[in-house]
Amino acid sequence: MASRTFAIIKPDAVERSLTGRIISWIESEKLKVVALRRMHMTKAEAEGFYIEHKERPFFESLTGYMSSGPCCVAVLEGENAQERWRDIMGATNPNDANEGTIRKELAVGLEKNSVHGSDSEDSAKREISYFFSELEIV
Ligand code: IDP
Ligand code: MG
Repeated sequence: MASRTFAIIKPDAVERSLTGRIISWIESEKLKVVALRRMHMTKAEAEGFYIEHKERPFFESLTGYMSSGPCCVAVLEGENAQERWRDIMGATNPNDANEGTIRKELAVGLEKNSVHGSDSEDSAKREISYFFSELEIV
């Protein structure tokens, strides 16, 4: 059954004009982009999004980076979308990511790792509704 997940093309990728390439990559993997918006997150919006990492040592740096420039937020739909999008992205640290994954091919480093994907079905629901209303998902 088709399901949805949440994705971000992070500021490092948008800045390097990789938006189109990443969207093509998603579509070539038979995931549909059912919502898409370019935005520039405030620090507070980034903190709310990454609230689960509030106590982590990298929280300040991460939320500073995520609010440092425009990103693209998206909802992806397809068979097993949440797990598949994580597989297509690759491991958090691009040095550990498999060949042929987005992070292996495009990421700058552990923090500037180009893309975000929800880590569970529950996170996907929360993250989608943090950025999009149901009416914007088509
Ligand atoms: P994920 O994006 O693969 O789900 P998380 O552990 O949820 O990885 O971390 C969220 C984001 O925080 C990562 O994508 C990366 O940008 C950043 N990050 C994770 N761990 C570190 C770290 O140890 N140092 C700096 N940044 C980190
Ligand atoms: Mg995560």
